[in-house]
Amino acid sequence: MKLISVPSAPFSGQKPGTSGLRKKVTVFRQPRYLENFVQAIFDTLSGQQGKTLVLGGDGRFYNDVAIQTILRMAAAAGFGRVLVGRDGILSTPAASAVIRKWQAFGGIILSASHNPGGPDGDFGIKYNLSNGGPANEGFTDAVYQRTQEISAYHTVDAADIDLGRIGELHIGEMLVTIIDPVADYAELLESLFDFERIAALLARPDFRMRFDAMHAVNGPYAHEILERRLGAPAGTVVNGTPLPDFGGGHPDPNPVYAAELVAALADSRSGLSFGAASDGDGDRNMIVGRDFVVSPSDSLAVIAANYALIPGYASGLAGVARSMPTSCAVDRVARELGIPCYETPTGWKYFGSLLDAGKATICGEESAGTGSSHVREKDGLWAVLYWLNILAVRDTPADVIVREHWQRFGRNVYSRHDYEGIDTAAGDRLMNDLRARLPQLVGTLCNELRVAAADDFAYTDPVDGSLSERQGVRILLEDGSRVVFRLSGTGTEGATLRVYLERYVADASQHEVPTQEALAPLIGLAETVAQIAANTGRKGPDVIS
Ligand code: VG1
Ligand code: CO
Repeated sequence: MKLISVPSAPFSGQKPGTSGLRKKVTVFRQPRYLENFVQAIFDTLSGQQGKTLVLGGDGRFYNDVAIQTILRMAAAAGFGRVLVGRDGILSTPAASAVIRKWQAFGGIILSASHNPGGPDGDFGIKYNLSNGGPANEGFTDAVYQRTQEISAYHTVDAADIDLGRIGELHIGEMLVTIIDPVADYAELLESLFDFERIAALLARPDFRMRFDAMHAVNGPYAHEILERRLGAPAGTVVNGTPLPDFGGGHPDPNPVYAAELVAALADSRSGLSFGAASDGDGDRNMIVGRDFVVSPSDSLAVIAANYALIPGYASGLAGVARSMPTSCAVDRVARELGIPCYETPTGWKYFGSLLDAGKATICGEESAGTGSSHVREKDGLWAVLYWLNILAVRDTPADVIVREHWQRFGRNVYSRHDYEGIDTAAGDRLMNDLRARLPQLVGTLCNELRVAAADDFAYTDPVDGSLSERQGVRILLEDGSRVVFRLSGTGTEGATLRVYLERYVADASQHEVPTQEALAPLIGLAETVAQIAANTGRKGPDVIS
């Protein structure tokens, strides 16, 4: 096999964000752009010779082209074998499961997750380590450094290979094993949950579920697991055929982009009792009861509180972890269970060391991500099966489960307001002004709420001691409420400001107050403190979740 070194030169801005490198497809399609980044990953690794790489993506536009390029480059980098999903498909949690099961050296996942796809949409790439989890900041910083000094990439002279059939092929010396993208993952989930009991629930005439795969990668996974293995009626999975452009939509399971599912559950004529959805790469989830959207932070708390009902977790949780902006609902559960609760920066990569060290069993983020030690990524279908297992055992509707949870623990009323695609300079200015004013804010009365503390969140990993700074501005009020501000690290156009609002309400008679109403004083405070309208020119958020 002929090795080819192609001269190249650095592109600016190949800096991975919250979850890998995400850019417009038009950026990725520039000659040498993808190749440079992949070469930078391979140059940062050491000891990959003869080892196994896992490769797959969420099937979005450009997935097929990128996979072939990476296969050739993996051969040039000396990998001994690549495990690739059929048609180049692997959901993010499935890729993590495959890396772990086959003890691979690492994996490359092609996805821009919930971002839209298509020729004018987004593309993304990230590297996962041998534990199955996203590489940490130290690694991604090194990859970025490398992209800034790259002078060539290495590939081999080989034609595209047919990834449509399970089997084995060679590219030069390197073995390519094309695997069923669903099998290993489905087997893992089956080992954690009571499939018999869930199947019995799904067979009941008075229980009807809908799973919206949003034309994204989880379609085949949901068909196999929900309809085939668990026997849910055909048609339970909707939008189950993955499309390269996700049917033109945002494959983001929230009340705005999955409005159809929410509306169906709110309409008693639909006969539906439970709804769920997942995102582009299958790692996020949405849980919907009858006329009731479960907030992701509440979902995490309910999942932790009900661990004893789930076969894979009944022996106990070592601890739980949540990202800083995620509501403190799970903290209350941890306190009652007498287990530690860790608070990490946003992004799943920060949970990896806690999971590896056995410090946490269940983790979650307010952005609709929940998962556990079974893989090192958040896992959309895992969360759905966990909920189904709870419903099957408790024989109680989802909304009642959440309301009972609030009665027991109190309610952490929570919402996130997103201002998408604002001017980058305006976003930076807003955050910098805020940071500069933090010390003055403490002790002052703001919108009739007294500021108890204000800081920029910094995190020291309790396992490896690494420090991550500037992870979000927090304003903590004397009554225990908080407002958090941060800029998104996954967008590809301008900046996205996220404002996270949380207020604890113990009094059960106040639990049904609509969320935005209950949070109105905090929404006002956020505006006063950050001058969002003046800084961004926006009257209100684009997405409220
Ligand atoms: C967002 C979420 C974060 C999540 C990340 C990746 O990041 O807020 O919680 O881990 O997306 O999820 P940001 O930086 O835009 O706030 V996914 O499903 O896009 O891989
Ligand atoms: Co995702």
